[in-house]
Amino acid sequence: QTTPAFTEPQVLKLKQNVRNPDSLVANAVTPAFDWNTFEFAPIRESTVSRAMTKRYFADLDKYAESDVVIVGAGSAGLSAAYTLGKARPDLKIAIIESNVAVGGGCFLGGQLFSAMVLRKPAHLFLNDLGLEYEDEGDYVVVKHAAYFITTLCSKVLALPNVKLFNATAVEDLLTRKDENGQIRIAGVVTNWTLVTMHHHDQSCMDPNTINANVVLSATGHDGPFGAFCIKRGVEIGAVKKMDGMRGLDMNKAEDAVVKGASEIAPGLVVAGMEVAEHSGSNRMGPTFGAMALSGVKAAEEVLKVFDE
Ligand code: AHZ
Repeated sequence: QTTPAFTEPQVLKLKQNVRNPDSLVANAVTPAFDWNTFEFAPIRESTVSRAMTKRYFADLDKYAESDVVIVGAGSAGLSAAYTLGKARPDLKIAIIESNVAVGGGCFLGGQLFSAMVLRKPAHLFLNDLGLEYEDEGDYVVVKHAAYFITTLCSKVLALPNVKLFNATAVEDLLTRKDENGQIRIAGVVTNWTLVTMHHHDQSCMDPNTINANVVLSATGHDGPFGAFCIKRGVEIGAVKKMDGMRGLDMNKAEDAVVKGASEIAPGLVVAGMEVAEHSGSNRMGPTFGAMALSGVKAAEEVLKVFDE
């Protein structure tokens, strides 16, 4: 429900609260409040706790069996979530992000600069999102990377079939063996990120799990958290090898990352810089077209798994 519903007594109270009651146009705009008489609607503290926890636990219950789990809510993961969630409202999609905030490396365009560069034809994805940009010929510039990632995230979160579990880390993968003895990725093992960070100084804190038909991993390049699913996939023998990201070459890197967004082990699809770690392609540095479009390609690869 986006427009607040008011009961009759609430309407009377609201009229006392505003300087000009006639400005209350169908609850659609924030009126000019009279700050002297202003009061919020009453609430009890436990109501707030229950409002949050009952929804969170209902979501944990609902998404314990997901169609798709997306690991990492950076530019590639969220682009994939948007494409997939919009194309298939019938699929249950859980996004697991280890950080509190979404966006990964995408709150700045590169170094500490704001503007974000995307090479064409990635501007078509921006058109789909309704984002404005400056057209510079072969590339476009969004005035702030945060404008891109927050718009993208808001569109993803508005989809009814998507749930973001943030501050939650993927610690391991669920696996099954098929009749040929091949390992299939069958979901993820999760924990609160703050717990994941303290396994070395606290006694065992067992994780939680999500079963899924496909895991789409977009955890970025190698680092303390990055390239997680590939690294774990290699350790458990599900992924053959991790070639490691090569040096920076924008032209080569972006094409390679988009083309390499694919199912690299049964049930595991990769997008974004995790592709470069897998296939040993170059990095592109601060240009984000391949993050958006590898997300789009990875979403298509996920759909192929459902068509099989
Ligand atoms: O917090 C991570 C980030 O938000 C999250 N993540 C990583 N490991 C995780 C785990 N569980 C849950 N085990 C995890 N979440 O994944 C997100 C990755 O986002 P990112 O922005 O780092 O990666 P990306 O591939 O979407 O975008 C990369 C952007 C880069 S890096 C680069 C270069 O180095 O040259 N160039 C570009 C455009």
